Amino acid sequence: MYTQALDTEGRQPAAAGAADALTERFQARIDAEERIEPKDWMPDAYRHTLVRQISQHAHSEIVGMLPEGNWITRAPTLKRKAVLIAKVQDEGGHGMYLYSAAETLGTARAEMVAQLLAGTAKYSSIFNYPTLTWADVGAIGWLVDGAAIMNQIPLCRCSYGPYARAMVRICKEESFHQRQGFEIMLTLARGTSAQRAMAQDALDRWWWPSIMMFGPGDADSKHTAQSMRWKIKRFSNDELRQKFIDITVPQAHFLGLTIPDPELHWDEASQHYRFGPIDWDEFNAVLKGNGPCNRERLAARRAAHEAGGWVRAAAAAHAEKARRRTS
Ligand code: BYC
Repeated sequence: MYTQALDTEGRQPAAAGAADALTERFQARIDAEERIEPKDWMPDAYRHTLVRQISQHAHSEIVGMLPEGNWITRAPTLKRKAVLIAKVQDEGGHGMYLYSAAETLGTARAEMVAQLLAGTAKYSSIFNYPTLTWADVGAIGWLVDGAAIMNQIPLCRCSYGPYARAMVRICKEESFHQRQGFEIMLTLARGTSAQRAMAQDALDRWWWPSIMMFGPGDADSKHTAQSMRWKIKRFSNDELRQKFIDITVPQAHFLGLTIPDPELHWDEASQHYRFGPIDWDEFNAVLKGNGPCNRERLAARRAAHEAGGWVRAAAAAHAEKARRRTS
């Protein structure tokens, strides 16, 4: 409904010549740090970029429920189980806020979901890796949510109002997720030698995929320059990746774990950690659908969508009844 109501807002075709003036005025508002709202005029490319990024983000939250959901029935204690259930539910909630934010741009949620299920929409590469042990739940919270926060805090200042506002609450919840993951890692790292080995193994497997989450290097990132001009992105992929590494390496030291990168070292001159080469072939293979779990993840989402068909039908029937009662 929201989508239909907004379908034509801000989209009136501009008369020849007037388009340039509108675009100039739009960029001036962005430069002045004004928020763009759903009914404001915006260039089609801005709208398209936002729908692309926000829907990919929403899909990532929804698919991201799967690797951790895999451990809900096997969490080691009742308390761990309760925390994990809450975290996975949070991710579902993030997906919902984000689909709603994307809908304000005139694309229906059903359309975005259909793209995900058809395999034509992207979601974060990170969720195509398996969760083999309980330590993976810790590593995801610590590294994956840690990387997510690094990327998402600047999105709270994104130029598009509904996305920026959705990100405020999401970031608060992601901070809790990161802390719970680090606490799991700390418990394991201070535990038996078998638990320490399990924590190290999880770090070994999740480190590089977490580094890849930030996307291609700046030289290969086709969207960054324009997205930064529009203040959708505030930092480039490489800038955020470096910030994440600088913050996370001392945390690994605190845990007494070793980052699986023989070239990693502190560079006094630049005051940054320098790191070894990223395996972009692996990243590109995952993006093309050939990661360890791509097929499994999509199959799980399709099965869940099919199984939920009766809920959608019941909700539609209920809405129709309510409409008839009031008309
Ligand atoms: N995986 O020009 P670029 C979470 C794509 S959820 C897959 O740099 P952009 C969590 C990119 O989309 C985490 N694809 O693009 C949930 C583009 O493809 P298209 C998700 C990737 O948009 C549950 C192409 O590569 N976070 O945290 O300027 C549990 C070229 O890239 C990836 C978000 O979505 C990737 N890693 O920058 C726990 C945050 N990287 O569209 C945690 C919002 C790049 O041209 N998104 N691609 O076909 C963003 O900030 C930006 O979209 C990105 C990419 C930094 C991801």
